Amino acid sequence: MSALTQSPTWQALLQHAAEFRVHHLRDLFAEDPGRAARYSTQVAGLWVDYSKQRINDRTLALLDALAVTRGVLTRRDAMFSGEKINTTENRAVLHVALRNRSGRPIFVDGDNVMPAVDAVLAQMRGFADALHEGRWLGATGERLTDVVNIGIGGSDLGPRMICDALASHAVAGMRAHFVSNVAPSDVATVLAGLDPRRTLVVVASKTFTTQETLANAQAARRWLVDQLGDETAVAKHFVAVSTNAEAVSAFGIDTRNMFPFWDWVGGRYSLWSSIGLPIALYIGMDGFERLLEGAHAMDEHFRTAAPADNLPLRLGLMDVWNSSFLGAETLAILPYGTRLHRLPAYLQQASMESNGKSVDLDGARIDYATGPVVWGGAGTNGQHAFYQLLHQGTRLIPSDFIAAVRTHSPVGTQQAMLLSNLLAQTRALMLGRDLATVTQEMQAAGASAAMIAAVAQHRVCHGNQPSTTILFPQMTPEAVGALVVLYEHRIFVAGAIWHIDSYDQWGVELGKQMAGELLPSVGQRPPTGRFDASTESLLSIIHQHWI
Ligand code: G6Q
Repeated sequence: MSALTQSPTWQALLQHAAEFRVHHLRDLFAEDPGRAARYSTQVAGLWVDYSKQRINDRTLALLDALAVTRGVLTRRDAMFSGEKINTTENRAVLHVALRNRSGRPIFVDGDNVMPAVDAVLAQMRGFADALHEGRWLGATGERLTDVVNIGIGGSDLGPRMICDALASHAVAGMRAHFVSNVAPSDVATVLAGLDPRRTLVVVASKTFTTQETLANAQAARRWLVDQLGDETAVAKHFVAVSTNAEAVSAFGIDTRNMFPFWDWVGGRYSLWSSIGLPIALYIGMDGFERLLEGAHAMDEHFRTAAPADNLPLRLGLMDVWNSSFLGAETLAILPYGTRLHRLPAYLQQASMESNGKSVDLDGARIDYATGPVVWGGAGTNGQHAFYQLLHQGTRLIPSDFIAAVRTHSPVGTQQAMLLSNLLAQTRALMLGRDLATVTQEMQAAGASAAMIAAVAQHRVCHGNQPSTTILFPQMTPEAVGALVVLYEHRIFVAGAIWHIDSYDQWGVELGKQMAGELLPSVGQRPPTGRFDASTESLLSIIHQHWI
């Protein structure tokens, strides 16, 4: 057994979890009228109600004790002060510096990184303003109105999710498009709808070596040059976001048109850096800075709030409770409204790449459950699809319900319907519907005894499914910034308890390496005998059908 699972606090939590199994959320609410008030809070413009989690005061006390014994807040302070807490890559983890609006210096290796951060923000503002004011024009003298971000993973998911979320804040006439997948239809479909004279391509890659991004960027470059018949047009229509100036230059983009960032920004935490350029081009630099303000407000809360009031700490500890003690294998992200429909995919990467680990910081195999499978989809659509399993399946599935109260698109009574559905689902998942209630309802509807005997059990919903509800007044840049950072720090807290490096991604690297090894064999020649039997057989099928 590991030191963590042997520790008295861990053991106490295991015992508490075993005892807790008899409690139903329905009873916890009935027995404790103060529960909702006690287990909800408002931080940085977000109202968060976690009273429908399977917790009581003892659970929280034990989790707080676990946080103390695991040194979570010490590790938090180490992150904020630029220590190299990403030990397997020997890097600082400083996405918090990207939205540090306090004027406080932050040092890495003795250098204050804030002047460089501010300089890149100024560079982004200069470019975004020039584009919006028509001072930066395309090669044919037209204004650039369509921004195509070419990037993948951390260089795609954040800007894509935020641009969708903040579409109501778009600068008039600006449109944002995203190409990520190396599947040829991705780049072809996006470019097919665009006028090259009005298109700006942002090639976004931290390393500038990612196979998919470089292939798609080359395709976009060929498209632009072919359409405009002018090789020099690239200078006006292509910019790069990267940490690798040499590779950007080798690709043919002038490094004066490159927006840098730094190795202490992890890909999945990079939307606050120049990787956010498409956001600034789409909603304006003022909007982007409002996003940073919201993020900073949550950073400051996490950095300074007392443990009992510290929301990311609390929610991160409850994530540990659900995964490691109650046995939940997944976390469902359920935004209500289509603006946040990409949030589940964004958080899937943020959480699963960070906390999908099975070796601890000391290099030892882990003997406890770490990060959950994160998934989800927008409500109310999901209610007509996968929610059935949440209500009546055999698995414990914690979920987060998220919504803006007011809409930017007032149409009929839809917003009221949206919110009533959200509330109904959190209630239904918590309360369920027992056999006695089902029987009474069927009797009242005139069902026969035989019918009730045959069907009633099937109508029972067990309830007791935990959920957290996050509400905010409106989909503003500040609210979205605070929301994303709430999750970032939750993930940090859980990772600190689990004693893992939440900031490396060696599993992702393995796939990249193997794809590189396989590329020469796809469609080129008969199987080589270099790979396993299944891969060889699949290569042979591909070879047979390759044109
Ligand atoms: C993020 C991951 C990964 C990365 C992509 C793109 O934390 O490392 O999703 O962002 O593989 O990498 P590049 O930005 O280097 O192209």
